[in-house]
This record gives sequence, structure tokens and C-alpha cells, in this order.
Amino acid sequence: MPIGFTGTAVGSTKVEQWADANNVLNERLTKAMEVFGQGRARAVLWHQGESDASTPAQDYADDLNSLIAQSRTAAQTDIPWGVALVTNQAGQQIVINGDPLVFEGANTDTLGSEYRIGVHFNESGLNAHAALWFDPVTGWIAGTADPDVNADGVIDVADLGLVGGQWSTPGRLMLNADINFDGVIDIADLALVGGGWSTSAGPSSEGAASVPLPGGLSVASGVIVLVLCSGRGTWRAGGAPQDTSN
Ligand SMILES: [Ca+2]
Ligand SMILES: [Ca+2]
Repeated sequence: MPIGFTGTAVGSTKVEQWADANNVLNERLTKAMEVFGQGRARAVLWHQGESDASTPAQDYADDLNSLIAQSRTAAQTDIPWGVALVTNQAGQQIVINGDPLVFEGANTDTLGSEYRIGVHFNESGLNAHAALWFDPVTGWIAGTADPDVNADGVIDVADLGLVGGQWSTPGRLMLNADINFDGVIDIADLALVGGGWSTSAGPSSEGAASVPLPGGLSVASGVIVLVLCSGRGTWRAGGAPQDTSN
């Protein structure tokens, strides 16, 4: 599955600013959803919290839940979110635990001073941050394995044909039949088609199925929107909230 990334982050920002529908930050995210169109943005990765070190956890969660709801309205689908654990971990955990379409992202509070210049990540820190996202994102993708390869809303002989046609290969760019994302099309992918036979496709293909391409093909690829903000103030390992007000 080809995936692109686009960044919408702004440093030194608070979650309440992002949640405010009249704030330009809010518009940055919702506009990105609208630009890519229904179902084409497949996830939002959220790394923010250093500027909310002193924000009560429930307030943080309320604002982030509000932003997530607004993003889904703009995306016209229940877009999944990956929420990083950074500084205000209590607030982030409320959101992660309360929404089945939110998965736990990178825990960057584990990155110590050797990865930072003050509160900000140095080059090693940025690389380590990216690496910390790898397992959560690949785990989420694997968990959303969708045997409706051609995204037409039904799992049938057409999907079986795509698996057979790409057998023992890594798959092709469009209509890739590597359903479980393990790098090869084999019996495991076939089993996923069989297991979902003649059922409606799951929610992960909604939207993708409605994106027509020349020749009547549709595409199950998409874009991941990044909101990976740097912080203002201080950072402390373990994520215990602390006052960062100026
Ligand atoms: Ca299908
Ligand atoms: Ca496979």
C-alpha cells in the first residue's frame, strides 16, 4: 500500500488552540483533510503536549477529542489517530483508552537529554522519534488488513484474482494484494480473502472505494497527516506534567 506523508505541525502550540474552530491551527488540519478528499487521508499522527505540561488531563483530553471529531467531519470518515505520549501522558491516555480508532503512538518521553537540545530534539532525537512511530504505525496497519483488495465494497472472486495474479511477489503499486503487509502475497493473504468472503468490506476501505481513477480503478492508498509539534518550555522524562508557562 503506497502511503504518503504530509506535515501540518506548528511548534510551541497548545491543544486548545488546535481544537478552536476559529484558530488557524485548526484550519491547517481540517483543510488538509478536505484537500485530500473523503477517505484519502488514512490517519493522523499527533505529537503534541509539551506546551500543555500544566493543563489538567481531562481538559487536554476534551480538547483533543474535540479536534479529532472535527477532523473526522472534515475527512468525511472516522479517520484513525495515533496519539504520542509526550509530557501530558494522562490526558493522552484518556483519549487513547476512550476511542477504539485512536492508537498509542510514540512515547517520546523516553528520549533523554542526549537526544535533545534543551527541550527540542537534536538530529539523533528526530531519528529516534521517527523510529518510535514505526511499531505503532505498522501495528495499526496490520490491524486494519482489508481483504477487499479492489475496494469495491465486497470480498469476492475479483479480490481472489488479484491475489492469484500477484502470487509470490511483493505486489504491484496499484491494487496491491499484500493484505497483511508482510511483503509477499501468499497463503496468508489468500486466507484473509477466504475469511471475509462475500461480506461487506470493513470501514478501513470506506472512502477509498469512492475515489475513481481513470479506467475505473480505485485506490486503497492514502496519506498520513503528521502533526508533530515541538514544545515550548520544558521536558522531563516520564511525562509527569510540569509547569512550562514561559
Ligand atoms: Ca472487492
Ligand atoms: Ca502478505
